[in-house]
Amino acid sequence: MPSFVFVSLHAVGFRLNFAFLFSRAPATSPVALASKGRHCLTVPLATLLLLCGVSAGGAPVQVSVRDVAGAAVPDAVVHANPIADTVAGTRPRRNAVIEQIGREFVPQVTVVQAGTTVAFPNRDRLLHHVYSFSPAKTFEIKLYSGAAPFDVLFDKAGLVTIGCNIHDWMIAYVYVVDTPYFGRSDSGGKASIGDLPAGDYDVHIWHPQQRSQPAVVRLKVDGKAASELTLTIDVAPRRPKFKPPANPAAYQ
Ligand SMILES: [Cu+2]
Repeated sequence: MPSFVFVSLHAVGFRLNFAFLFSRAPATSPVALASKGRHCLTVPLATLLLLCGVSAGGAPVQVSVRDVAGAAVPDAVVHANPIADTVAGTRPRRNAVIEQIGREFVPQVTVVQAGTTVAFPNRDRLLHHVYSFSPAKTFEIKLYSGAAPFDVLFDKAGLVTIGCNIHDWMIAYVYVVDTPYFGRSDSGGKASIGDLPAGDYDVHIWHPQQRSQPAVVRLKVDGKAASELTLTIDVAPRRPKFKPPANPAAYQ
């Protein structure tokens, strides 16, 4: 089944667009794009810094996620893994929070670097029972309200699907990555994945409603110029979930 990977990268003063057709999506697409900054070599240093946004930690990369019709796709996970000879910088791990509000997990999609702790506060006036059977993290927080009795450490890369033992429709995803460069697309389909030092990266994308696993895109960055990458993913429309009205008498 042919699949498209549509890539566009634009840096300061440049825009490059590519469309690729694969008869089969390879594990790693032979795609290398450079965010060009060579024009800066001919201008004074102060101007060069202004134009290129040079920083010791690399340059910001934003990913725009679109569906096959060109519409923005929110809640997509995007992460860039450095490949051979590319030295990753560090990014402070910020512990994450997944709340339970109105008998839903908020947010539904979370992406964290391995080694991050997640809290699961219950903001509802009823009990939740949070669990995961996923190989990347198996855990259970038995019936509780308010603050959970413990936070959960996500120490292994992979997808963790989380449910509630009381409310079957409640579902959340924690996508654990082995890189400091990651993000989740917002309502406009934009994901900031951090300041990437110069080098080569494999860019991965995932979405809860994806119809197939998208191809990995090879990205080359110079670490100087801010850039934006556009990725297309084939996602199914969200189906409304069955959610019974709240019943205080049944504590659900
Ligand atoms: Cu629940």
